[in-house]
This record gives sequence, structure tokens and C-alpha cells, in this order.
Amino acid sequence: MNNPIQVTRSSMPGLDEYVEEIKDLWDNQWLTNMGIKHRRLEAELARYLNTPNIALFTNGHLALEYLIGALELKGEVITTPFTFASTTHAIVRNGLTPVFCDINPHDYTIQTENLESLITEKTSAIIPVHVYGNVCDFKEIERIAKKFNLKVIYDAAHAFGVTVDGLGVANLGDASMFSFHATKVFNTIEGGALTFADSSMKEVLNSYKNFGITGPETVEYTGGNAKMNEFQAAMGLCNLRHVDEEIYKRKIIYERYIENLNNIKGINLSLPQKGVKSNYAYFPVIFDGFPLSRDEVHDELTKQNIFSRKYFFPLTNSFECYRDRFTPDETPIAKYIAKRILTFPLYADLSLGDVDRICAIIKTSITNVR
Ligand code: T4K
Repeated sequence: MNNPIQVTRSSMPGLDEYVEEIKDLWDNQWLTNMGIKHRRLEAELARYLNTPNIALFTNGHLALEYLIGALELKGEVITTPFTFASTTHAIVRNGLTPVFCDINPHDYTIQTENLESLITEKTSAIIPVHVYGNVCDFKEIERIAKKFNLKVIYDAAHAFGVTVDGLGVANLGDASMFSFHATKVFNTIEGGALTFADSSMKEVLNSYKNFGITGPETVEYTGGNAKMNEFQAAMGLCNLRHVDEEIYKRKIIYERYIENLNNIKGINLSLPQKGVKSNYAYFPVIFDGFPLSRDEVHDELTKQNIFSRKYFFPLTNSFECYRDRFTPDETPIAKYIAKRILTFPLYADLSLGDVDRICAIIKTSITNVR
């Protein structure tokens, strides 16, 4: 049996490079609470993402959860259920009501045609998701948000380094949340960041992630603890040096998948959007009219020690914890896609031979069925 192939594998710098980066932590013994490496990483990421305002967090989820609190959003927030648990939970954990909008069948982002009909006098914000790094229809979202005076926060957990017509996605909307989790294109082990348009938010966010403390004897907000520590920041400083090469390697693998799987009946691929520089974060495939169902393909690969993932199934509006509140029937396209989508292994060091093998298993599975 071949070695297991997981859906992804963390990118890591050489051990020597990381050890060199963390050495001085033993001199100054300053390990967290917005230390030197934290500040350096913020500056370097602002440059890389070409955006003026950034605040680091211990993970992407808390960044989003605290941002919603800091913006003092109220009532209802329009979002999509085709996402990781985090997006919906961040809304609900702030005491707000998520209102689910359906997704586009081609790029799985929020369907703007339906957006206006979901807005009520209680709506305070829209939280769309750049799912798999596909960029939402930001121009239409911006138009609607302006018309109804709503905040726009992008869940950009998948969209690190993505640009649209040359503009970094970190500059869209009022704010964006990025995840630097171990499974992401750029990681700080666990980690995340917010980018935002209003520079005065920086102090508020820094305070929110540090218990709401604003001075030696003042606590102005009911914040919590979501600071990135110096070891995380050190990992980020190292990984950032290699991220362009990582994305390039992913592109080669992505293109190999396309070469292998293009033009197979029943297999729909999500090709890069026009004007978008992708980060090749995920390789989602829709099985629709293929001789095997999505679940059968998943099980066939698993038998061969290849672990694809059903990102995103189940939809968040069908989670057990929301059983009595929401239903996936309100978002029929998302429900349809979630039943048919499978994300294939994709990471910088995946060999092209392994990509060919994965694709060959899928192609031969058709003949086995016949
Ligand atoms: N919004 C969206 C749209 C998101 O996708 C996410 C996170 C968030 C918000 C929240 O951001 P964070 O708070 O996480 O920063 C994984 C990740 O844990 C999660 O970060 C990510 N989305 C989600 C899509 O995927 P799981 O439960 O699938 O992870 P797990 O542990 O099964 O790992 C998947 C594979 O990754 C493993 O089979 C092997 C590989 N792996 C995993 C870990 C933990 C590594 O190579 N190294 C590792 O350290 O959620």
C-alpha cells in the first residue's frame, strides 16, 4: 500500500531557518502580547498583501468573532452556509442571527441576485466568503451595502494573496478575515489576521484581542484573549519568505489536475475566475452525472489511502446545533453542490506522479462500474 496522501500538508520552513528565527526569544524572553516578531510580521504582511491596515490574531475564527463584536453589529447578518463552521458560529456566538443567502453554482460564492430580497430593517452586515479563494462579486456587494448602509466583512480565510484586476482582496469591503491555520497556503501554525479600511479600528481591535484593555488602569471593552504569540509570528516570518514559491508549486499541481480531468463527462471543475490571480488553495471537483456518486469516489480513493475531503458538507444550516433554527432547503444550490463536491489533495510538495495516480483511480473507477 502506498503512503497516505492527505487533503493537504502544512508548509514548513527548514528547521534551521525556524531555529535561527526563534533564537533571540531566549535573549529577551518576551513570548507574546504583541512582541517584536508580531509587529514585524504585521508590517511584512501589510506589504505583501498591499493593504494599509492589519491586525494579527491567534486564529482566523477569533479574528472574525472579535471583529463582529468590535463593529457592534446588531440583529441579522446575511451570509452563506457553504463554508466552514467558523463563519456561521462567529455570527451566532455574537448573539446575532445569520440569514442564509444561496450561492452561485459556478464559483460557490454568495449569489448577489438574491441578496436584496433578504435585507430587512434588522440587517446590519453581509459576511460573504471567498470560498476556495474564489472572489465574491464584490462590486455588486458594495453597491447593495452602500444602498442599505450595511457593513461588509469578507471571510477571506481561503484567499491569502489573491488579487482581482490587480487589487488585493485584503482591500475589499470594510474588513476581511484571513486564516493562517496549518492547513492554509500561508500558515503561522494557528493564526489569522484582519485587514480593514478604517485605520482607527486598529486600536480597538488590539484592545479587543487583549481583554478590552486600553490603558494601564482602563478596560473599555468586553474583549477576550486572541493574541498571536511570538513562536507563531516567527513561523509566519519564515513561511512568508517562501510563500510565492509555494503558490507557484501549487499552480503546477492544479494545472496537472485540470489536464487529467478536463473534459470528462460528469466531472465539473472550478477554473480560475477572469481577472483573478489565484493562490490555488483547494482543488474542488463536482461529480454530477458521473457514473459514481461523490461519496463513492471518496470511498474509492480512501481504499487507496488517498484522503479527499467533503469541503463543505454538511452545510452550516444543517448542523445539529442549528437543527431547530435553520434548514438547508432555504439554499437549494448550496445543498445541491454540497452533496456533489469533493476537494482533492493539493499542497506544494504533492508529486505530479501522485496527481496522475489519483486521477487514474477516478478514470478507472468508471470502467469498474460499467
Ligand atoms: N472560515 C473558513 C472559510 C475556513 O475554512 C476556516 C478554517 C475558518 C474560517 C477559520 O479559520 P481558523 O480559525 O481555522 O484559522 C481544517 C482547518 O482546521 C480549518 O482551519 C479550515 N478552515 C478547514 C477548511 O480545514 P479540518 O477539521 O478539516 O482539519 P483536519 O485536522 O482534519 O486537517 C485536514 C488535513 O490537513 C489533515 O488531514 C492533514 C493536514 N494537516 C492538518 C493539521 C492539523 C497538516 O498537514 N498539518 C496539521 O497541523 O479543518
